[in-house]
Amino acid sequence: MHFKSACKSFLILITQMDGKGRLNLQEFRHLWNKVKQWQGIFKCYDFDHTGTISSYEMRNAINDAGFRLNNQLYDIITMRYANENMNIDFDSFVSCLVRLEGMFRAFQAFDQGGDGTIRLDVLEVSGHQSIILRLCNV
Ligand SMILES: [Ca+2]
Repeated sequence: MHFKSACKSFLILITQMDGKGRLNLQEFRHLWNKVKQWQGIFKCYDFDHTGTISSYEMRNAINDAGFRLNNQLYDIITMRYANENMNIDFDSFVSCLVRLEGMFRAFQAFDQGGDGTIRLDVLEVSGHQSIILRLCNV
């Protein structure tokens, strides 16, 4: 696991947060702490120090990062981020969490009642296409 990888993933995270790559100091600190937290989680599951975690460990690591997903989503994530040996490297791990973070934030913005469901009409869907695509595109 290299610091360079963490920086690259962090830059991806910044550009995905507001679409313009701008953050204030408080947001920067928050996001940097998240990446450090994710790095710590990854290290915990990379017992053998190979720089990768298994797809099974990935599920637990995602849970530890605070994301609760159903089995179907875990399977999709594994297919998307694991290599041919079903292992996930740190870059892929952070890329996955960056997308989950963005999706959860987008969903929460719509879920104003906080009940875990959203309802959109056609105009809302067409008006928020980029956000909807982000929600649908793991
Ligand atoms: Ca490992």
